[in-house]
Amino acid sequence: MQQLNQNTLADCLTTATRTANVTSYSYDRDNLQAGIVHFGVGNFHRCHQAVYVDKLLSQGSKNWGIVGVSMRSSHLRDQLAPQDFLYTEVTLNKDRFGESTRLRLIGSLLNVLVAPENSTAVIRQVADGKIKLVTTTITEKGYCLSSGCIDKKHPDFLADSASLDSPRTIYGYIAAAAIQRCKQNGPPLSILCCDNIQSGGEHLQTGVRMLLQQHDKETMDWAKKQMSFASSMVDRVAPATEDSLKQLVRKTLELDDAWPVSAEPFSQWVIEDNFAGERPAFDNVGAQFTDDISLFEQMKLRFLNAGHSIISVLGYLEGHPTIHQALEQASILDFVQRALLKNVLPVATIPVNVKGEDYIADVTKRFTNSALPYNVQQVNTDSSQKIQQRWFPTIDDALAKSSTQAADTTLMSFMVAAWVLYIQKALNAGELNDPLHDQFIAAQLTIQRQEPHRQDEGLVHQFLLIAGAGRFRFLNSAAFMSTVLSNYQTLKNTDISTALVQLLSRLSLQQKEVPHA
Ligand code: CS2
Repeated sequence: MQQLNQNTLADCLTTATRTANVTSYSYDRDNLQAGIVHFGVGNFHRCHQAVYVDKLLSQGSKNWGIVGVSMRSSHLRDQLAPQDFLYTEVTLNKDRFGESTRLRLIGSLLNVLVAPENSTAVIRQVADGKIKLVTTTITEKGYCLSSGCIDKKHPDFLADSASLDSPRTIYGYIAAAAIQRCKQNGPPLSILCCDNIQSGGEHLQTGVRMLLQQHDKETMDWAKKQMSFASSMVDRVAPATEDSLKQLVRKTLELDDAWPVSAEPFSQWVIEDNFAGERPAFDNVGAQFTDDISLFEQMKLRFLNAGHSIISVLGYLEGHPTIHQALEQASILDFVQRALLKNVLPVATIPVNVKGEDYIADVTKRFTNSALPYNVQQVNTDSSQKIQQRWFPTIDDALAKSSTQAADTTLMSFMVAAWVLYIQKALNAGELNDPLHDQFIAAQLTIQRQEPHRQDEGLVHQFLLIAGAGRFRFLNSAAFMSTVLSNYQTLKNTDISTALVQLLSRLSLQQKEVPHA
């Protein structure tokens, strides 16, 4: 079988489009110019932003091609280079690989650079005056945060503070490129965060400015006028690529695609309207610009991502491999819906025009899509970085309001306990994928040695501290923490299924009793 590339695609399209749900970019790729450098060319980027850009290019804007940068491995470049960086985006609906499956050939990715192989090429690329926009999906840990702020003592940030010759962080790359761009008297540059983090644009601005302050004050002045830093809310569920997906593409196109990507039909992109230079017309291809991004970020993190992490932790403890399989267990479905409705919604501020109940219903429905085998361990990856954005602010907001009105934390306190147990079990099974893995091990050992009489309490406290709970007030709330502890002990001593069912029936009973109270 031939491999997908520009030549083989041209031959295949005539037959494939006749027989299946296949569409392809129709622009002349040889006449495109790169206008975007994207850091973190994972599956998410390839089925989200790259698709929006593909549509933009299809509308005739020729200057917004993407050069991807892999921050660590050369894997993606090695897979995609032989196929001229073309790949297939597969939209999966309920009838996995059935009639409603759609294939789209994406042409917007023009090249992929591998940062550790040639950092100079990456810096030169971002400094190139034709580049107008830098975007990022480098995951939470890529921002080197600690307690919600950039950790100046993070080894990578320290290295970039000492020298920008071969940067290690996103801040270092952007700062080094800004210095070159300033020297070349280059045009303005917009930076846009596309990760699931709150205020990502602000973090990027802070980190880049800290490094410029240190390395080149002249560029610092230039950057204040010529660079913008914005955040965005990105949303599309995109599982890891499996062999079965490659086979589907192979069968349909009669070509081999080494790294296709699949995703659900839903896609959303809300972008903070803050661009230093030219703004790509993403609003013509389904995205939305807004002046107030924080409400959108908050809604996505506190409902969708929070829900995802609830299901993935409970799913792991119950032995379910994927999100939709976990939701087939009635108690997990009931739990996540109640948690979002009763613990999150009452204290969340959501954008006008969005109805919280509807958003929750839509999100849960999307998660039940059995065509998307989204692994629970994919969501649990880096959970120490995720729950401090997804769960902790909700708990604090509820505690802050609890004196004035009924804000409930029952389900969230259960989840915090379940997460501690998850870390412990995943650690012991050698299945914990977390940047703070070693800190969890060290904490566990210290507690076993030093605090044998209050092990559970010590463990819960230490694990939460490692996950950044130190800056949240719930850690100092004796009432909240004692509920977490008793939940943890129940979970440890009972099986999770029983603990879940018991909690849910207690809550149902309380609900029935309320009208008579
Ligand atoms: C997920 C997200 O893996 C995770 O942590 O919660 O990647 C989620 O699938 C996306 O944010 C959906 O837009």
